[in-house]
Amino acid sequence: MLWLPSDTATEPSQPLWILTVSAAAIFLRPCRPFTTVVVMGEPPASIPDRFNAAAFFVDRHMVEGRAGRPALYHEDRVVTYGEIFESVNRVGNALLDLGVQMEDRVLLILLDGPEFVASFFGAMKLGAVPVPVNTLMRAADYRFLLDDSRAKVAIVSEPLLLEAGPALVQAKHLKHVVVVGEAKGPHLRFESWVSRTPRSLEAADTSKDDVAFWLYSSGSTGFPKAAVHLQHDMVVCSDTYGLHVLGITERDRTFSAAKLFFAYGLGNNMYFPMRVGAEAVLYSGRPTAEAVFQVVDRYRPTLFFGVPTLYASMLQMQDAEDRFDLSSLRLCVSAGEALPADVYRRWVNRFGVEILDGIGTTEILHIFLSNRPGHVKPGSSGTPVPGYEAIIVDEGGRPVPRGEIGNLRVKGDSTMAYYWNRDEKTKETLFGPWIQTGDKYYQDEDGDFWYCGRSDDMLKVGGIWVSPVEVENTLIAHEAVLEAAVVGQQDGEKLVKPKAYVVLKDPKDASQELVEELKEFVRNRIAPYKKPWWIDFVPSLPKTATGKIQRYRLRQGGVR
Ligand code: 3UK
Repeated sequence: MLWLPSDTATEPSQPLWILTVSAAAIFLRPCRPFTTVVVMGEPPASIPDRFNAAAFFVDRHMVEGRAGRPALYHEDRVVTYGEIFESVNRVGNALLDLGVQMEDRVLLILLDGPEFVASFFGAMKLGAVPVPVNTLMRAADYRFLLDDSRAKVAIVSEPLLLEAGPALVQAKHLKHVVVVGEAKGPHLRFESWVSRTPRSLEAADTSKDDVAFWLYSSGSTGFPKAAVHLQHDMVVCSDTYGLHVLGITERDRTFSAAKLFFAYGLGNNMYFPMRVGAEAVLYSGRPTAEAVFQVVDRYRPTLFFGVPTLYASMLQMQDAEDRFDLSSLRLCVSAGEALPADVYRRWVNRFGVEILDGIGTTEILHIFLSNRPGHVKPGSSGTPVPGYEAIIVDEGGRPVPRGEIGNLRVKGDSTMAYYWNRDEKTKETLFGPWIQTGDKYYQDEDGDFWYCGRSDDMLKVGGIWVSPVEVENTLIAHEAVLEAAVVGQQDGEKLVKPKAYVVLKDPKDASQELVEELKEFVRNRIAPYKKPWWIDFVPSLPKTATGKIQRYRLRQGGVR
């Protein structure tokens, strides 16, 4: 049984409906009302105590008459809301067959596609916890994620088996692997796995505060941390940013270049459109400028979501407006790192559609500070999204005077409950209902927020975290390298890329060939996007008395 909301204001006494899904039929009967009032400027909807997010984002469309409506476009396939409903139930039943229970984790190593949506909500519907993870990682990373999450089942896209394969064999708690594509050996093939199971499934009786899903976030040192999100979090993001800032309706069609495994993509291209019965274009390839223009031209989305690096590379294409039709777009969104004012202006001049820059985090789930349609202040992150409060505080947690730089703290109902198994990190990050994001900000006289950098050394490169420590440790593993320090440096577009300062064991080895060799070394050992864009050979690195590298001095160019 599940609670159903109404999109329009209802009299409190008016009955709403409980949906009972049985193998044979869907029955409707009156129940206690749950009202989601969608009025601009209103705080987020109140969510009933018993609440299952899969029932809300998937089953509700059956009762609201959208079974035959398109929900997803993927390659040449169109998937309706009715088909999503059925595939979610089939995955849920198939997971039950494998012995998956409430609160068990299910790791998703999946490319964007209908199977992602079915697996995510299928696990959630039975109260299990889907954990989508970055598909650009290496075997050692997957091994950590499998062991840290103690996932019993992993659902993996076939092309990703190449990297994830060894980790799946070694993982301590993993019992089953399901492959989307061709499966070998003991692995189950997704298509046959779900084809044998019933088409109906009752949603687990979860509360709005039950764990719903996890998302991993990287730090400057150590392993990634899982942000634990609750059943109500996706509703809060949809009803704040989705409805109030984007004004998304069922007439929209979304396309996100950021993949579904990122918190950013998950909202953009899955639960925002599924909140209102809109359509999403899923693209599983690499989001190069050319590919993204082609997808927009072919599928004609109304809302496009990218990262600054992508907007900058799309602007590099001289004849884009002659080759591609972008007239379907009513709004573009940028997040992940700050959008330079110049990129914004050039985009608006050429393509005539605004880019709304907004900041979100994995821990808060989606965007909480944003520019607004028709009110963009280029270079700024805008103002708090309705439903969120933001303050800037000093090191002691006291608010700083307007105009001064400090630490950003945010309050809102979509913030994670805690980091899984990371008590110290949780306590450093959460302050009652407030969360410290790790970003330095100031607020101008109009109340707009301006990003000033991170309080740790982490870099955002193309919207994805890069830890300088990880790149340094990789460089040090090269036989010619004695020491290395990595910092962010702006490229010609004012976007940050990793720069490495390297001390060689033998300074005479310094050459352009070695620069290229070291870049390749990092590309192959960790991940291509972590490669340093520039490498300077230096005689020594600036250090503190205790031997810690002073990256801030390198950022200021203080290398001798
Ligand atoms: C940085 C920004 C300046 C900032 C995200 C939209 O990026 C997202 O989540 P992550 O956990 O990273 C969070 C950190 O990234 N950042 C993000 N957006 C901006 N800095 N201007 C911006 N517009 O350091 C922040 O702390 O990967 C983005 C929606 C959901 C998200 N999770």
